[in-house]
Amino acid sequence: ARRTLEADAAKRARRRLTALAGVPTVRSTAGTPPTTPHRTLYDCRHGTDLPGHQVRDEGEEPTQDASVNRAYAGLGATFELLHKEYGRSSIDGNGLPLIGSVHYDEQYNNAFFDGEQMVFGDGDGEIFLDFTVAIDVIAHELAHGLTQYTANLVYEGQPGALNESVSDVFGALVKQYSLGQSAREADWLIGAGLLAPRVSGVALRSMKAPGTAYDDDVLGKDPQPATMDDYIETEEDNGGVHLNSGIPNRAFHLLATALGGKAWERAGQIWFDVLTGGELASDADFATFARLTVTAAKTRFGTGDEAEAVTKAWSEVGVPT
Ligand code: ASN
Ligand code: ZN
Repeated sequence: ARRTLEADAAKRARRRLTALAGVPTVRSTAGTPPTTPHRTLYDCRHGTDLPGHQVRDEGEEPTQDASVNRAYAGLGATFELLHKEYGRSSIDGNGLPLIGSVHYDEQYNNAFFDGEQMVFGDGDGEIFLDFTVAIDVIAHELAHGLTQYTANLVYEGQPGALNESVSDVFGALVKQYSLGQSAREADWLIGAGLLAPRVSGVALRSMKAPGTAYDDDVLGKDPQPATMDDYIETEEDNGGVHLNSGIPNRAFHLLATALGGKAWERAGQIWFDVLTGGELASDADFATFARLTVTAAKTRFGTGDEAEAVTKAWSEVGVPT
């Protein structure tokens, strides 16, 4: 009997140790994704090693570096839209930490998502300014991560242009959400404020009027088509992914402004449902995506005006449903 008591005491002690080691805590949160972001920002100090030097982790005070603080805020706004409006915890649906690096390379005229993190250049000051100045560009890059974890649209041709367009859509939604703007109040520009003062233009792209964002001696004219009649067949830019994205971009703008109200509530919900719903193939073309948005509108909103408005928006840009 004595032996048994000792054995029980040892078992209890082991259980206490296990508890101290934090096992019950881990168990209690399993299956409950976090409701707040975990952002970590790095400074590349004009080099190209990623992620660079850590400068601000979640919950830490703002730094002296405005690029760091803008990226931190932009990642936070994107997390908030996904979580509060669509019930998704981060880009993987499971609280994936968000990593961003600023001051990448020297005079780097772009921003990108490398499969694991966001990267932002400072621009050369001649054509482009610091890419963190535009919250829609920050959200655009993060949305590439959302697409990677969901439909994983192939980055070429029509699925590539859809991949680009979905990033612009969520970029615009995060900007409108952070400003509290309705669809009809919004400018529907992507990257407003990113063009250097000497460039004749207003933004990188216009979802409302693709092809009109800039017209400049150095940059040339904004080459985006606004309808299928002007669809661009090219070998460049992975088959024109940043060009033909103008077509689905305008379809989204037409839908959101026709419905009115806040674009993320109905138009955005439909696009989110298609992107994350599991039906969208990674090699989907425009027409396949368009049909899925009509179905998603019916599933989500039933016999209201939404599905009809979706069909009309696609029809106006020449995509059949
Ligand atoms: N800024 C561009 C984008 O996110 C970079 C690229 O072409 N991948 O689309
Ligand atoms: Zn992109």
